[in-house]
Amino acid sequence: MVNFRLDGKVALVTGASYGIGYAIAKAYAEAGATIVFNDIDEAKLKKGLADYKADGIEAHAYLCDVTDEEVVKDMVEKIEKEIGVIDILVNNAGIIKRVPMIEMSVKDFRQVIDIDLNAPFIMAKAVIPQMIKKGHGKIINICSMMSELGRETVSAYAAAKGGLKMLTRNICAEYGQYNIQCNGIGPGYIETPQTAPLRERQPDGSRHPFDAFIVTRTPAARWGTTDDLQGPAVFLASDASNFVNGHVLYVDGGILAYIGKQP
Ligand code: NAP
Ligand code: GCO
Repeated sequence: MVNFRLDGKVALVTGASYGIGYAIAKAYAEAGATIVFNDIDEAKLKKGLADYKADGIEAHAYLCDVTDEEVVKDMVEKIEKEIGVIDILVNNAGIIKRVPMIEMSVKDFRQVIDIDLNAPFIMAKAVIPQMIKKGHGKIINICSMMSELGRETVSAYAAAKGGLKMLTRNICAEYGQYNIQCNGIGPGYIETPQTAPLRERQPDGSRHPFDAFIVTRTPAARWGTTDDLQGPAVFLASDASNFVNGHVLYVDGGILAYIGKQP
């Protein structure tokens, strides 16, 4: 029988106090995993812990900036001592800055690259040695449609997410021999705080132009919800995907397959 369960597994989901990370962690808990998550902000970490508890999940929370290699190594060592070796890592923490490229500061560009690309490298580097010793591991990088497409104002984000797609493939290439599967999930446009500015009602009460654009551009004719990502995330974390490696699974309602409706 195909095994989609995660019983006995320790799953670390970064930046999972809310949003996509929270939904993925919740689905992993329902599939039997022990949930560990981090956040950079203590208040949000505590609120997230309370929310997991309210959902019946005894999660483990760690304050950690995923861009800080020493803090990450310390967090992973603490998790291994206090909870167990990490079987599943979801590199979910991420930011976006929407600025026309030639107006974007180098500092802002570097911050997006640091969190969205350098941090997944730091996190994977910290957990792979123990995965090799344990004889298995799952790494899931939260990529984006911007791993494939560009659009105005998201140059740093697209560069980072494009790089994250190739980091995913390279981890597959280097560590597949140790029964480590590294795949990506490429969400489409999902209703979370990160995309809230793109869905804000206009002063006259009308929909945000981008909101209407995405709905017409998506064959599913709707924004995604974090629930839409739960099944694909469980699949990629389970034994059901042990021969899937280096793949980015797009969960986008069909946007990437669609040229768009003739005006
Ligand atoms: P979100 O609502 O903005 O949540 C991002 C999370 O990452 C927050 O918990 C945030 O913590 C955390 N984080 C940011 N920087 C961090 C750092 N340096 N160290 C630790 N945690 C950090 O984003 P989301 O929409 O759930 O997106 C989650 C992931 O999916 C991101 O990688 C995003 O790029 C990707 N994605 C989103 C969409 C979408 O449409 N929403 C589509 C494709 C891909 P704080 O709140 O404390 O800052
Ligand atoms: C944007 C959005 C997108 C989504 C997502 C799409 O400004 O275009 O934030 O980047 O977050 O990455 O897959």
